[in-house]
Amino acid sequence: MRFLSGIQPSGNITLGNYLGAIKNFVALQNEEKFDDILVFIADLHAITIPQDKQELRKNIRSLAAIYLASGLDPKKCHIFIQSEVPFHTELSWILECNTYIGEVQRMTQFKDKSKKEETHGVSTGLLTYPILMASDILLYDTNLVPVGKDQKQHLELARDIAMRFNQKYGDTFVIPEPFISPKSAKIMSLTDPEKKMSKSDENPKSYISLLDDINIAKKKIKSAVTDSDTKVKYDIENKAGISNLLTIASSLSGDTIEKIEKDFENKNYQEFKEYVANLVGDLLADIQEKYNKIINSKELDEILDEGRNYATYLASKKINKIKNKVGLGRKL
Ligand code: AQP
Repeated sequence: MRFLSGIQPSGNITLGNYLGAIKNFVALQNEEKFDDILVFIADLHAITIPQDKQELRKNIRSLAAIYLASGLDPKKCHIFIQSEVPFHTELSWILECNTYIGEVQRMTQFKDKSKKEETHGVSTGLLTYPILMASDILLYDTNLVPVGKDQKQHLELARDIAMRFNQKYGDTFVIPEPFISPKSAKIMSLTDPEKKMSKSDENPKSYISLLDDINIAKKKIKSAVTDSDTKVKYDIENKAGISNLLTIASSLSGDTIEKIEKDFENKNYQEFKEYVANLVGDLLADIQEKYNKIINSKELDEILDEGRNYATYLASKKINKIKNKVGLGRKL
């Protein structure tokens, strides 16, 4: 059984990316049912919106080091850079020719991101992004894809594309299942708790970057937008900010939300925020210590080389089968 997932190096990796995705990768890598694990750096996805060349390079390496610093074990999983395996884009073209325009146009993320990009111009890549994501997944006969809730719609599209392809050309793709941890499925912005925490948000106070200075990160939590009430209570409708901090606290401490609510029954928001800030500070301190050891190491390159070689081996076999099914080129 194989699981695969990836993150875009489109900015500083956030606490949302960690709790919604990376933490789950780390937990799943220890489950016996998985005999193969692929985690990649989705740099081709990142260029769907304009990126500074130097920043992108830096973010690619940085994300690889964050994976390791967060606990991904290169003995258990293969870590690679998406653009170093050319078969992702090759399959993407084949799948584009088997996907309807309406299917990608109705994706919520496309609608949201294209609104933001209107002033620069919206790239075609932003529209076809979910098809490249389907290729990432289907190329490796992936069984399970751990993602945050925001990616559920894209995963459903990947399943639809796979089922349609299988029907048209005969059994080719494994139909992937999403894995969404209910606890931390969606971490919200600290400045606008109605909005998702995103690494590309223009306001750095809205997110915690895993590489933030620890005191700055704690300050961000302490100044997170809450409400004028005083009760530490999970109520997503009326207390979105406090509910978000409770979700973060519960995911980081391992305690249930109910227990944390009880612990803070007779305490004020300031005391609660102090507690959450310390939990976040401890996480960042741990990740940053490991990150600093690995970021400039030769070992990091060796891990990425191994990942690229392994992914290339799997993907090259699969792409030949797919091309044969479609009737492309000469029979291999
Ligand atoms: N706020 C979040 N809460 C929980 N999970 C989240 N994820 C992202 N934000 C949150 C999960 O992180 C993984 C990587 O996401 P991605 O980089 O591929 O794309 P994204 O979902 O668009 O993430 P961002 O941070 O919002 O990036 P930008 O700002 O570049 O668009 C996914 O599994 C995602 O669900």
